Amino acid sequence: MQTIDQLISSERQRQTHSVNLIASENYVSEYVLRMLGTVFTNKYAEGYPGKRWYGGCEFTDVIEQHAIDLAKALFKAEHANVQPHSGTQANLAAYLGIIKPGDKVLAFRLEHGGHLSHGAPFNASGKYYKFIHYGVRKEDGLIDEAEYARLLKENPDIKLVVTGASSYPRAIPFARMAALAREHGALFMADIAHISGLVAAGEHESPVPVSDVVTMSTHKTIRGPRGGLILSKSSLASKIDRAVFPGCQGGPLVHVIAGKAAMLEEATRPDFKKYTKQVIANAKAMAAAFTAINAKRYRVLTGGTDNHMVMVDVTGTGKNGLEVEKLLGEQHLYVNKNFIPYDPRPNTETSGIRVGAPMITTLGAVEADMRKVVELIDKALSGENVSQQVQAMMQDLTSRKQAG
Ligand code: DSN
Repeated sequence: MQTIDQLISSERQRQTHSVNLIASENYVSEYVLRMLGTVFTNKYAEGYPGKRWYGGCEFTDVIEQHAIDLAKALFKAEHANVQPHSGTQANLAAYLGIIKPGDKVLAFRLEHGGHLSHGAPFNASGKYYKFIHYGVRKEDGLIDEAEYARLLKENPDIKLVVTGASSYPRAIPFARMAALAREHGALFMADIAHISGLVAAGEHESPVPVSDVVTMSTHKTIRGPRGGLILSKSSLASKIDRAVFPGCQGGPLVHVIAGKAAMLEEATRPDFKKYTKQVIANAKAMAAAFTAINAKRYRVLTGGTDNHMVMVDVTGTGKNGLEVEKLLGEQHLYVNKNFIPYDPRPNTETSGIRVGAPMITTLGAVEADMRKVVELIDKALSGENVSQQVQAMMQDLTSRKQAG
């Protein structure tokens, strides 16, 4: 076995030499990365700034308060909790804080692009709460708002509505969905794990003004360390804080909170807005390129994208999602197999792939690069070995970034 140091260096090489199109991943800046290796990892700090269960928290308090203030300002939120260890932890804490075990919750169906922490039977959310789900329309792949309204009407006991997705390429109509939930008397929660960077930069409708709670992970489009974050109305602040700690977590990861503060500082800068605009332009360029190459071979779900990802039905290639993921991975092109709505295949195979622009855009890719990436994918799936072309593309991106 390689030593741990060697494995880190191998992983660095892998990340530097592959075109990564996994929609939920990103490259953090050196600034964010540096925070994760600081002495704050040594510190216990159960509690919140000014109210800790340990001494020696004077610098921790300042860092955590800085992250809280930045998150509130960036998202125009009344309250922020920066302690959740992940997006799933953030969701579980939100449920613990605002509903009771056994309560009924309406959320987006996992098989249509939702998330396991939105009531999957094998997740704690599905075990402790009674989730029912809305999905997308078969004909156009868009959220079935009629089904959503019908389920609300038929289930007067719904206490919470959860919106947000892991594999949905279109804009989510938060205000419209929140208005119906409110009419119904339910709380409204948006999980913006995937689109948090786009929301922060004003490139996607923000759910913050219309939501009781907004959760997110911090390592996707917003380009921070692995972790979670919760925003809420101030009326729910103490319920959320108590649900995170002591409700479902012990000591916060102070070094990761420092990384979140660095991420939030970066997301406040004008170049972050430019980045998110380019992410969306790049995803759109990929969607158009797949369609232009062969719309039957690559069926782009919903006909395009509004965000950072493209969902592609690859049935027309004669391969399933798993086979495509493996074949591309062997040539250093990373995507992930993904269920498509109404997928006839099991989730271990799937009929689709999810292709994302956040990572390659961080390297400086623009629309022409994305068209080239799609060509490389098509060549690889047609049996050509494109490894060298992938390397050349990564070298080109790296030297352009160094020059720029
Ligand atoms: N695993 C994440 C994603 O890839 O979307 C969701 O948690």
